[in-house]
Amino acid sequence: MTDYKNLHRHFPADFVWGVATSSFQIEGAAFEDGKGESIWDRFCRAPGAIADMSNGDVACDHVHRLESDLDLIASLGVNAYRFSVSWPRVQARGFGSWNEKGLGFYDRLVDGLLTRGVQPYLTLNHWDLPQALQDVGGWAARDTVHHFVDYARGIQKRLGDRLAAITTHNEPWVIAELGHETGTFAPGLKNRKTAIQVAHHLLLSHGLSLEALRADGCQAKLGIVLNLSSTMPATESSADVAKAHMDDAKTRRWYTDPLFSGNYPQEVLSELGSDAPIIEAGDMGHIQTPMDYLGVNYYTRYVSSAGEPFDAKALGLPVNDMGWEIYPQGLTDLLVRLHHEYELPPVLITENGGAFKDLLVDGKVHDAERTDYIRTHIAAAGAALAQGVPLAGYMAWSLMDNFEWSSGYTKRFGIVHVDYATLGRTLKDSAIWYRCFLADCRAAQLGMVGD
Ligand code: IFM
Repeated sequence: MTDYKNLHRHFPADFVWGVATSSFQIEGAAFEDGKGESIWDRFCRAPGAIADMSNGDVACDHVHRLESDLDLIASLGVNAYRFSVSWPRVQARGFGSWNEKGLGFYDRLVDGLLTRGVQPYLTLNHWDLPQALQDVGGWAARDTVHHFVDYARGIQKRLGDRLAAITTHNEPWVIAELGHETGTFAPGLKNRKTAIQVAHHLLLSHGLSLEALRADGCQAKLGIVLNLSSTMPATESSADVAKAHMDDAKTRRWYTDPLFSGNYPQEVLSELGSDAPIIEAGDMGHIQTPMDYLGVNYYTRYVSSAGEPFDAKALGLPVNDMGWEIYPQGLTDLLVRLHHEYELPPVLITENGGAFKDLLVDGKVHDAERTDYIRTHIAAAGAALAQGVPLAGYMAWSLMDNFEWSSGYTKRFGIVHVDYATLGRTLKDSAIWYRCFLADCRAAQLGMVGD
């Protein structure tokens, strides 16, 4: 049984502990100081796109509250903060001139973290592509790959000497699938062939950026962040097992195989037929450029059924406010599986957390379910570490409640509550638990916790 009281003992002293956010979800200041329009600024205006018809114009007003938010981050006792750069804030059109005011904001963010003893983990693309690039084809156009490499080089040149890590893309599956096949996310396209080409261009731009940044002398560690589930069949029937194999190949191995083995899964290519991506000579070699770390975002398992879709809620299994099953064992299973299949670099859990219906009463949020979620998933991460997975860090999603994409502000993932009327921040019980847990970790390192 997991010893939650001594949970900190499962992790080494140099483990990375953090909280994560992304630019569009928290920054606001959507049209200030020379920032260009992003595809999410545009998509939010499409009728019916966002559940509460909201947008990111103000979001958590992070741009105007930078200093107090930095204090908030530091107060948790984390040693890392994962954030993303809004590409159109620093380069309004995604190419050409740079916006000094936008760059200045990230300068202050990075310096403010370092002053407070928190390592900056920067993501270049957490989905808010400049609309001007979408207007000329977006990620479906090969030119965007080269614009992205230029953007990566510009950010490295300006901030790279002060960053712990640069992640190229956050969750390419989401960009390709939800943005270009189901159309539920920006830019709202619905075409499988386009989605597959987008996925290839994202991976290619990742690999080419790593090569370019290293050639430029980048000192920050370089990697990508994938959203991964542990996929398992609903039953042992051969139909469910076959479905699980294909689901896993399409959602996970479509990304991990090229990154670590230089090939797309053959069974998926065969199924795609004429929708398979256009791959130019040399592309797969670039994609396979070795990474310094792999970021894994884990929220739930995926149960494959050849018949009726698996419905965790209907089966009485625990789910969060998104309807996602709460299944910590899946995190251990996923990490161990990756470890057995590939020669992994250090792995960081770059997102993990849950949306729950929170109530702010008398200045407190008793979010016992979220606390339990985070605690049991940290324990699951510890179990993977014990089985030899080269796990190097854990970051809770999210620092604070924010704009949850097509759900708008209706879902709260933060360990800090945001009152959207006043924009006030309040630590939830989960944040207080995380702070205490991290204090235990530090005390153990200093030999201050006895057996
Ligand atoms: O809010 C998102 C985040 O932007 C990417 N990963 C999943 C989170 C929860 O849906």
